[in-house]
Amino acid sequence: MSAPATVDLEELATRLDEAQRRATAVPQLTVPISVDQAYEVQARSLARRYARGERRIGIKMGFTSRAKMAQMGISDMIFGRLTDRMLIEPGASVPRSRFVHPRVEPEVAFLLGRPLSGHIDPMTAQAAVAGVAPALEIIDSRYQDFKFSLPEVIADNSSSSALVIGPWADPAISLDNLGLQLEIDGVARQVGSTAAILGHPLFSLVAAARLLAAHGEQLDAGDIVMAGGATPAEALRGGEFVQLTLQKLGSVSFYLLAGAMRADE
Ligand code: OOG
Ligand code: MG
Repeated sequence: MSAPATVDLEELATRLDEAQRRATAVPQLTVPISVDQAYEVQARSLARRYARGERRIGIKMGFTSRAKMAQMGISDMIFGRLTDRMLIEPGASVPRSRFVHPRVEPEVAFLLGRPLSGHIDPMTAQAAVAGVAPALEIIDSRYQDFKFSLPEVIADNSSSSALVIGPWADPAISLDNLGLQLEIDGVARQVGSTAAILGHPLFSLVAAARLLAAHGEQLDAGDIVMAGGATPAEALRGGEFVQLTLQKLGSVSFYLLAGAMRADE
């Protein structure tokens, strides 16, 4: 009998990190890995980014809305790590060449004034929030055709790629049911509500603290937490102006510069 295949987690981390750096797609994994192994790959690939001088700025949550779960066929919440290299200034132009096959989704961002860790209640989470903002996340799976299993997307830093944060607003503004509209070139493409995010985006913050603790991490004061897409993500080609307007919180936008299409599209 042949020995079971052992998975080289460091090799996977390196492969996914390189795919991200070069904006080139890689095939899905040939050997299945567990969720715990996937978070280990994610941590190792982020360690490579930190070693290159990138700084951790927070956490993103994924699959916190039914719309996102249905779009990708995955129904477990996940998290990914955010670094300063992923931050795009509001209104800035971003080259298409940075991405494999970018998609954009409307989100809400939290800014933490205090650390949060483990099992906390929504009131504790609320008390730690120093600001809330409309935010756009650009996700970009490093897997060919944007197809992956749950462990595969976790290993790929939950498709984290870039984010644009709008003006920080008063944390006392209730996020339970704020209307939102995602426009591309002035045309409404997704309309929804922050209620789509676990009923209330604060629950995403509660879940982030719990999930991170299960993987030996915590949320720190100064961290940004992206609550997760409120609607399905919209694919971008390049050459589009993207804007999110969120009731009470205002707007945030960016421009994706046109660029040559990539070989896998
Ligand atoms: C995974 C990331 C999911 C969200 O907001 O739900 C996510 C993906 O869809 O590629 O960012
Ligand atoms: Mg997202």
